[in-house]
Amino acid sequence: MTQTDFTHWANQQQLHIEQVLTQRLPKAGTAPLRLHDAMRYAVLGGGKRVRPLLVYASGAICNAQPAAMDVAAVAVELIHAYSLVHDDLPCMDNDVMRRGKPTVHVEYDEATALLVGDGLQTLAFELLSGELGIGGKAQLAMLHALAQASGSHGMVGGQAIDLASVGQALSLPELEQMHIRKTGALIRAAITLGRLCGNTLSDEHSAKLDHFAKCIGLAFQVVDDVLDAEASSATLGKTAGKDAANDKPTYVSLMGLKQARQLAQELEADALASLAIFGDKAQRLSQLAQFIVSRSF
Ligand code: GRG
Repeated sequence: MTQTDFTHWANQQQLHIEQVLTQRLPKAGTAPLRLHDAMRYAVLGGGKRVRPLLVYASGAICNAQPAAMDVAAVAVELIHAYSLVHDDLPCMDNDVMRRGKPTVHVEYDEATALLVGDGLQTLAFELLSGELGIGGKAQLAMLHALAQASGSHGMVGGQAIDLASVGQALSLPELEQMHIRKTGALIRAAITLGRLCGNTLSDEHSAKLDHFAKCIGLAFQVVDDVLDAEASSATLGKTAGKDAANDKPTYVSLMGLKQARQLAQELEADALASLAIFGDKAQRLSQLAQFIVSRSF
């Protein structure tokens, strides 16, 4: 399949997820108005939607149920959007721009931004625990995977390590442990959720898919560090160079730009190798991995 074909597929899926998110978020004009307006502001009309794309691409390898994948994709994106809203707060990264527009606490206020995060997180689990049309065991596994990836052993734990690492000299393994949790866990969960919406895979196939997920989750963060060091705020849609300015350790600060780019490519190669077992069914996952590593935003 060609690059054009992938771009077309990704654009179609992005339009689709935008529609599903619009439907599943609290309606505009419903009370409490300001909170619901801010929740929609935080989620709609921006972002690459990488995690939903990973849900669909992962589901494609096991003939997953489209309706269940929609809910899984929404749930993961809501958790991601909540993390961005909280991450931008003055008590965390204190950022004023996100996805090319003012952050939620700037556009609304800090208390609203806090509640937006809380509301998005709980909505994710409300939706995922509703009727999905798949077996109860698979649905419970999805809830468990998303909760674990989001919590103190996953994304929130990674964020705690990140906050504690300001001004500290982390080793590469320590940096990796932080990012496996902070960014990698949710990306890995997106792939797990897509898989759980479809036919059960063998242990061998599941392990290969999970290895792919771990590699690509880490590669995503390595590339994020490279882009943050290289790009301008206009290209990124958020404040560039912030980690270095805040004296936070990054792959670029620890290894240098060239080595960090090299690491991302090695992780991509490792990820792609583990997809071989799936043949053509993993075409979209493979293309997404290449997009994640070669992206410029
Ligand atoms: C505050 C609970 C809490 C968690 C924060 C994931 C995270 C933990 C913070 C996000 C801050 C950040 C910029 C992390 C670096 C990598 C990352 C997840 C970037 C944003 O993801 P993209 O590029 O964003 O997928 P879009 O806007 O495209 O969805």
